[in-house]
Amino acid sequence: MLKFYHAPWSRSSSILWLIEELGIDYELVHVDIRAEGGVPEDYRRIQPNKKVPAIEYNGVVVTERPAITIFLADTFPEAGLAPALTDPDRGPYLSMIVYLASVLDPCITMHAKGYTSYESNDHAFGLFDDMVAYLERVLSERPYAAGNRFTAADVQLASSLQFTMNIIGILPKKPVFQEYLDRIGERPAAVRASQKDAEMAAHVPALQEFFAQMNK
Ligand SMILES: N[C@@H](CCC(=O)N[C@@H](CS)C(=O)NCC(=O)O)C(=O)O
Repeated sequence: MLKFYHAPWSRSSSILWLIEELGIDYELVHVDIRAEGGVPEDYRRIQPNKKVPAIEYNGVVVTERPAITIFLADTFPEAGLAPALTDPDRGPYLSMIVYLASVLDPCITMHAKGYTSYESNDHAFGLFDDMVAYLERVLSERPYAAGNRFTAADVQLASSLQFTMNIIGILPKKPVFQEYLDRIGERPAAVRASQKDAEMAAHVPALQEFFAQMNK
């Protein structure tokens, strides 16, 4: 059975959504990344930086969201979430999955920290504005991340847009982004994942403290 190392309300929540889309059995292992004293050292044998997500399947460990996304969608092809190797959508599909982790994610993090004045060539992830313009262009040209149908790349793209634009407010609110999120809509798997996340979050001591402070 698939083992899924997860912490609620984190980058691994997008993988929880993907696993729910696949409709497979899995064992969820909660890694409390917010625990006092940090994540136990022995988790490093699964994830070298003690981060989530990670998965273990048939004795094989896979880490990093793009690798996990590609691995799972290919391993469970009956869900129809991965374009075949010969499908022309395969290139845009792979590119988008990797782009989100290697370009969007660091651009957003740097922007949030106020690190905005650098040249494109200074960093492999390039400029924030170029990233925004690229995603705007892609979503003006096609309805989904890789073409005309929903794929595993959309789980990553929709999760990233929702979090960075509507939750932390770093990505500019472009109409094309919101139209895309509306097009994806409330997929049953996404609703299930978000309910599971909320139930888990309710038992995380650091999050309980956070909400207690907020409600004061
Ligand atoms: N490059 C990793 C990053 C994952 C990541 O940043 N996870 C965060 C949660 S959002 C984490 O586990 N942080 C715990 C820590 O660094 O101790 C991926 O994309 O899979």
